[in-house]
Amino acid sequence: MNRREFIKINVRMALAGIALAGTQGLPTMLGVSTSHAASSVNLTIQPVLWEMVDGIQVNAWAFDDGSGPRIPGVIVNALEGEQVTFNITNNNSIPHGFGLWNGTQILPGTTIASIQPGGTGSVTFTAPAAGSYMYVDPLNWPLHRVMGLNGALFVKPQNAVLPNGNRIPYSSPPAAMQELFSDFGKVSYFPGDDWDPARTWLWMFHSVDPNWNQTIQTLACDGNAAGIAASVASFTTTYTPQYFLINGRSGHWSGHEPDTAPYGNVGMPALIVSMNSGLNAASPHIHGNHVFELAANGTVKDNLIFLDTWSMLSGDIKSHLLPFIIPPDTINSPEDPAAWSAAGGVPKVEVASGVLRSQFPFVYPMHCHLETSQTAAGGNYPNGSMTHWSILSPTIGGPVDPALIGKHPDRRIFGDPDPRGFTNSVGL
Ligand SMILES: [Cu+2]
Repeated sequence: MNRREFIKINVRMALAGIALAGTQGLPTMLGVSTSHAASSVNLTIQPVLWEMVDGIQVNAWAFDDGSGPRIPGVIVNALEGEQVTFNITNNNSIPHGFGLWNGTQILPGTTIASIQPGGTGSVTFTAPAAGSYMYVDPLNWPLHRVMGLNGALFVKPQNAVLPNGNRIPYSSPPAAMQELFSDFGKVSYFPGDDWDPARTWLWMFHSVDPNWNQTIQTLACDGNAAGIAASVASFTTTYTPQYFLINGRSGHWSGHEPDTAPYGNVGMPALIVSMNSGLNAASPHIHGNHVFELAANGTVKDNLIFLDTWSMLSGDIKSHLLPFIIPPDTINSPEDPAAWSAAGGVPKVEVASGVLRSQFPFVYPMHCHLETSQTAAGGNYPNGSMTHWSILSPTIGGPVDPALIGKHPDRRIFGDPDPRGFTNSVGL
């Protein structure tokens, strides 16, 4: 597969005299799969051209961790209580800032008030309580964030083991959450393994209005910071998004990418962290399994609602646990691990007279139910805010066979050969 070059440094800005730290003109792959372990993170704020799913390039601002500009920025991992330093260099032509957002506020002590063009600012703070945070440029809130200056910080607990040895993502989890995480791999409803911190996925929802981004970028190129500040009110009230994205991509670009589409076997529970860095709301709906709502905007939940749709208002940060149980709609043994295994573990479906095919991978969609995104730029499918999750094999529990990751029959319509060797043009 040809890797797409989603994002590149804005050459117009480069010609305008902005220092580019040796990466001038280099196009870069956009993704969130790489991550930094804190405690010191160097990021450069960079004007970029960002390619949308229909080939249109829009103006945006991005954090560059040295591997190229990304929207959202690279995922940063930290341990609760450790010292974390962010060094932010400003390669744009207006002042920028920095801070850590928990869903309701910028946390005191995490901010850099102003970084002048060409300058660098630093902040060192103690990693807050275990959970999920968005690092942002909070200036002209939320305009700089919506222009692309956002990324995720995951804080993990120092001691994350329950009495029965199972792992859990919070330091002082309420009783119901302790019971849920203790049950993984221990009761028949949750066969397989306990939760593994490595099984954490980010869904950063975002939206783009190319016209407003162009207007703001034109003001930035002129160094007109006052003009941008004066635009915030109309920006937030007249912004008309045309593109809806997850982790910086839409539709078939986010549909099966392993850093966006959770995968595993039955019995490999996964943590999904949803954030909304955009301006409009999102309403994720997941098929196949329901999820448990663990936390919302800094509050860890005691009442773990089991749901399949949740709302993501602008700026929201929520965490959900996707249990990876046997989906109730399988043709063999709904919610019954013993019968699943007894059936040979390989449910088959007849695709032509006498031709049986394995049903695996089981692939379920996750898409946004809000009408604005479902009707944008060609509609929810294939251009909007959507991805999938998949059960790769009939095995219960890990490990995952790496040969199966990201291999889905419908990927071939975008140029890949079918991973299972099928030559018919209409896949399952
Ligand atoms: Cu749906």
